[in-house]
Amino acid sequence: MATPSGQGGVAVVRVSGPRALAVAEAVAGPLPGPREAALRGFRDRGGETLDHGLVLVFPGPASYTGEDVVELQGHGSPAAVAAILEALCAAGARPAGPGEFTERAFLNGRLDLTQAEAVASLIEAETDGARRAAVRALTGEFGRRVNGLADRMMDLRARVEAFLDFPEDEDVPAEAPELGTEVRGFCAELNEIRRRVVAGARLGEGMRVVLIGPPNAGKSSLLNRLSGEEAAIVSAQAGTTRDVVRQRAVIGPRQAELLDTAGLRDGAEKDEIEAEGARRARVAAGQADLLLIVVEAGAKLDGELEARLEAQAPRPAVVVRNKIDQTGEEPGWVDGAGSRPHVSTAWVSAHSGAGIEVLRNGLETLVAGAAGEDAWAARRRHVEALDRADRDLQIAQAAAEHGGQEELVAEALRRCQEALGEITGRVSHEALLDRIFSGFCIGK
Ligand SMILES: Nc1nc2c(ncn2[C@@H]2O[C@H](COP(=O)(O)OP(=O)(O)OP(=O)(O)O)[C@@H](O)[C@H]2O)c(=O)[nH]1
Ligand SMILES: [Mg+2]
Repeated sequence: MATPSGQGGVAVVRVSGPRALAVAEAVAGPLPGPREAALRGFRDRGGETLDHGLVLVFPGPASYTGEDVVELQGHGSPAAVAAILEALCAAGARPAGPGEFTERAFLNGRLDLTQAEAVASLIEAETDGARRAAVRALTGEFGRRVNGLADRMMDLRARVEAFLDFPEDEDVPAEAPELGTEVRGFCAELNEIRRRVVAGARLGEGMRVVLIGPPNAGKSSLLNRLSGEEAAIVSAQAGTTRDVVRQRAVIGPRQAELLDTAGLRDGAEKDEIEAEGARRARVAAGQADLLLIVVEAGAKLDGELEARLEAQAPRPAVVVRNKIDQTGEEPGWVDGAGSRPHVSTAWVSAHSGAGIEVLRNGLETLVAGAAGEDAWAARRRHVEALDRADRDLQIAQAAAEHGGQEELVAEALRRCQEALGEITGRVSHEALLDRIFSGFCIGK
């Protein structure tokens, strides 16, 4: 079943495999020509009509899976779909496992692994940024760049190994190949790929926006404003928030997780609970992709908050001056500049809502800037493989610069190439494929 279960206008059931045509014909009758639609009655073995709908035939190898594929488009009724599935199984089909269509597409060479995973990322995409990164990876650009780099490494390895193994051969140059420049080129290319992959992996994970500041500054009020829900308790009593309160929100192109924290009293917590709350706030602040320091308008930032702003660089931070309804200041936003390009300032009132829209727009710009317009939808395993490739490439580079260590360079390049091969699926293990495709929804 290719469409979600439940009631809907249309439900699509797909059959793929060497016997797909015969199985579909048993249920839908004579099939139309390739990629043409025909209206048919769907019948069970006893000849009872289960539903009416369209039939489409995609002969292999030019189909999604690379095999013969037939699509039955019936009414979006759970009962009709169940009956059609049963009739197809009676005719010789079996239910598909999660991601099995895409796995077959990969095994039949229709997609590389990065594209197969981009299909899952596209289905999961909840924001525009995530959608764009998935579409970019789906074109195969990510996989081509990785394979291209691996191919160049293989070429260089071949030349190095020829020099080492067949020094007498007249086709092999007598001089050791000059490795430094080429390996440096590989490093630059790997860095560029890694940057785009890390940006994409972040898109999928969502970004962590942490609110910290002195007690009573209005952090919880601001979290409620930004998320549009009364997620955190607000009170005039200082020290209201003790635990970290998490709330999901969409900021511009990205998923975000907003974290509200206990107020920081510059190290002078009153009791054990408050001290633990402050400790948790500091841990959260240290992991912030975007830090919001909330203070009362007109108040000075204490030493700890100033230090946190510095530590946040180059990741962005915003000093939110709250409660402007009390000071009479205007709502506004000023971008970071001068010695602190990463620190913007906003003037708001969480109470009246003044400046909240301006703050939200400012945050969207910061988030979009951090999202990377050229990101590829990527998974943690891609980042891990690139990290391994990077470590080996560092070894290759050190050996290449040193000179006379051709053997070491060739071996490091081999490992690097293998790590890259895991990304696109040139090197694949059954366990890895299982893990990747079991994360898909059934029917894709
Ligand atoms: N006048 C005014 N009051 C505000 C504003 N924002 C919050 N308050 C009030 O300030 C008090 C503290 O607000 P909270 O949101 O609980 O502050 P907090 O920073 O989460 O405080 P702790 O959790 O104790 O650290 C409450 O009485 C709020 O109603 C504002 O923009 N203007
Ligand atoms: Mg609070």
